[in-house]
Amino acid sequence: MARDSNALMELEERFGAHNYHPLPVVLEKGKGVYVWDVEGKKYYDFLSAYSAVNQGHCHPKIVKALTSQAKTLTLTSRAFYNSVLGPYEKFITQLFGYDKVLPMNTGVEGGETANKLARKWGYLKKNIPDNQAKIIFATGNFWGRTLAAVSSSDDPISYKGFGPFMPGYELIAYNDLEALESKLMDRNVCAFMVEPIQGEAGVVVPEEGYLKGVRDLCTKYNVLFIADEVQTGIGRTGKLLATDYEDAKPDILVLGKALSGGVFPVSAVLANDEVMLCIQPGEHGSTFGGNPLACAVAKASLEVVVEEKLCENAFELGNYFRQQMTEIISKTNWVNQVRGKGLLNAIIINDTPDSSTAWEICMALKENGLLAKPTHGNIIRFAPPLVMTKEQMTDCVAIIRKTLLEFKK
Ligand code: IF1
Repeated sequence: MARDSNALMELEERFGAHNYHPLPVVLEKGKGVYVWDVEGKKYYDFLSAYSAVNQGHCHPKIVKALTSQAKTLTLTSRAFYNSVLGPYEKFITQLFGYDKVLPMNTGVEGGETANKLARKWGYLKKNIPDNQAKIIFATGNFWGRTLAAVSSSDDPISYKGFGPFMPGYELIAYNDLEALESKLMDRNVCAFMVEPIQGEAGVVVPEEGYLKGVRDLCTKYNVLFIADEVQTGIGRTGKLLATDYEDAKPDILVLGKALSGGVFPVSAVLANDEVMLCIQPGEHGSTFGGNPLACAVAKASLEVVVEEKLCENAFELGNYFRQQMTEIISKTNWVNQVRGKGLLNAIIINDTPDSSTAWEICMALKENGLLAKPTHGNIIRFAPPLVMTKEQMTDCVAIIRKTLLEFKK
């Protein structure tokens, strides 16, 4: 039987590009908080496809919306109206409290859209001279793999060898309001784009008050606050949005990942008319954005979050999880910190950043029936689906405890 996974991994190695280094497990089935490999071994999924599967794998309501819409109408392009887009747009704008939504597909397209909107607004409303608009980002940011996204990155793995880069992007330290203020004084700045908690950087939680401070500074200097909630949004951090913790409502909100419950790529950019109407017909779009299938899936995915109270569940289970981790940390030398909000958490491994300890711990967790992925700097992210029960979480904590207490290098 073991040959099955090996053969499948060999196929990927032989015929697929080598742009990933996956944990050696080949998954073929998922349901709720569980996934199964091709040998039939069952695991708790503690990655949730990088927070795309907040609603759990193959959620029946989302799959039903998918299959039923798939049999009716999947794609019209935006050359015509379709019967699902309008009702979805009404639903999502009311849920998040914005005048309008611009539907896209992947998260990075959402970020690109937000950047284009901000530049256009800068020229039309802030009278920035042609081609002079600047967008500020924080160090450690991650918003995808396109040339624009890697142009704002300070991680050589993301940008090295891919230049020349997009002009008009500048970096300041994350979690530093003074640095932000000194940049925002520049009249040519149209936007500051930031993750409320930095995911790829290793689940970096800013100080309390940072997001509110960002909101206030952006208002003071007439700069748009773009929140990249592609990973933190839709219940992941224990609120519908991570910016809700500080009532720091962004001018432009970017959503993706869990907007489809992990079924396929669906992203969205939300803003009020003052910003959104800066883009006119023909100036932006995509073949698939706003397709009926995506609209049906996204509406169902958001309904599940509300109906099943997933934000509240993530909030409570997250508190329990961090409290349990703190207790485990006091008994092991392998971990020196747990951080996060809701069910977006990470433990920091007590070893040099370039050692393979986090990877080896993830391998041991896998043996014990729990899948998590190390991120660089010897950090392990823990982000299970938000549909987890307290009993399941207790079980997971026991697996993590046992793994860490028994771990030897
Ligand atoms: C990969 C990490 C997660 C994101 C934020 C936009 C996007 C992402 C805050 C783009 C994407 C990904 C993509 C995935 C790995 C991953 C990731 F490990 F890099 F840090 F989630 F935590 N904004 N995140 O986190 O969304 O275009 O991919 O739909 O390998 O690139 P996308």
